[in-house]
Amino acid sequence: MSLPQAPADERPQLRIGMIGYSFMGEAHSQGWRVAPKFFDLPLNPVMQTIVGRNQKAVAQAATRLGWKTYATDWRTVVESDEVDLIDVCTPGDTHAEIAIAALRAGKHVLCEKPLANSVAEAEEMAAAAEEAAKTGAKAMVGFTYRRVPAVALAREMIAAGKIGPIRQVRAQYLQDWLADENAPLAWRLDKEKAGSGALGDIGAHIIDLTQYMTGESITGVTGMLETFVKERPVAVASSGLSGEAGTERGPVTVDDAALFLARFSGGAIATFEATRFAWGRKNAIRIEINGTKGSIAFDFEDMNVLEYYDAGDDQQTAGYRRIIATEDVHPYVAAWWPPGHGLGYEHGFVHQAADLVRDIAEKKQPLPSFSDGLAVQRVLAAVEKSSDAGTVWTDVS
Ligand code: SOE
Repeated sequence: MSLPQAPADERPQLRIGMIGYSFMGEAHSQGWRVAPKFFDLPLNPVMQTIVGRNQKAVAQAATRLGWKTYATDWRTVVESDEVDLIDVCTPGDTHAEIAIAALRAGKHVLCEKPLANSVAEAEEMAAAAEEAAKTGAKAMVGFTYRRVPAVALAREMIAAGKIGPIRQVRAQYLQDWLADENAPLAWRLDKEKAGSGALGDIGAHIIDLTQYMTGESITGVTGMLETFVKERPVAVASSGLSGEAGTERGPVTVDDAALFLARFSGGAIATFEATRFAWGRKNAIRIEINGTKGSIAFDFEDMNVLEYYDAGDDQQTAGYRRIIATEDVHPYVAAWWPPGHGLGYEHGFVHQAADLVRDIAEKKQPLPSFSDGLAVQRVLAAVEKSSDAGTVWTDVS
């Protein structure tokens, strides 16, 4: 007897064509795959086509990431009637060409950050977006960290006047994946491809974040860039952020670290630091904002937390409050897990499924086994028995 079929998703579709399939392509695929499962969206994103130049690799990526079809030339997808939105996940040197073509073909566009490799390109892209908007096409940049609940909460609190007018902003984006001088020369170290180094790759995030959180814009800067390691082994295969090192060496043509001072439109002064050389800091996006009435502080390495200091508190007991931004009153959280379960909670379930599938395939006993479950059960029973007996010592049988 066959069981009833689940009803078809009746929502109108938004068919996606994604260009690129490495780190960002994988991250965006996860976004498209999961968003309609958790959020009550009026359109259903459909993972229609993924594009990459290497036919074998893109075909494998399509299967692995869950795309219906694949292609090797982005132009065919930009022109396709089967796609409504183009998601640009390629290195910066191709953003402008792809995004502008897509907008001109009437597609919506999501483009990874930084938008472009130069202001001239970004201006062309912004003009194309403005033109396309007249016919209803939408364009957006992928500054994803804005959508971390604690960050969005900070913006809401600042807009509500919780810390008063802003005096100082302190922003750091610290990573260490290039601190080893033999880490390979990946495309992010090539000015032609990436536009700039730490400045555009991660500095762009803290520029966007601080402007977003404060609701103000940066009006002027004074900056300092440094390239510590001028030459590196060329990457032979891409994996993770930087790939595998070969024997040939090549020049690093971008900055390794970027520091700058800035002034915001509301008068606040700011310090910014972006580096991929801060040993021990893995993805530390640290933002501290001081206003006339208090401060807020955020660090992505503790991403579910926003710290808030209220200068109006009784000074004897005043201190930073650790707001765990995992309640359904916090931005985005209601669509996810029950209160307190935090972002990242789901990954344990993904790991569980992955381990179980592997163990089944390898004919191994998955853990924890039913015997492990039974052992827990015996402890539970002993606790009950002990309690019933007036809290007497009870051996676990
Ligand atoms: C590498 O520095 C990188 O992957 C950036 O390119 C991303 O934008 C950032 O989110 C994480 O680090």
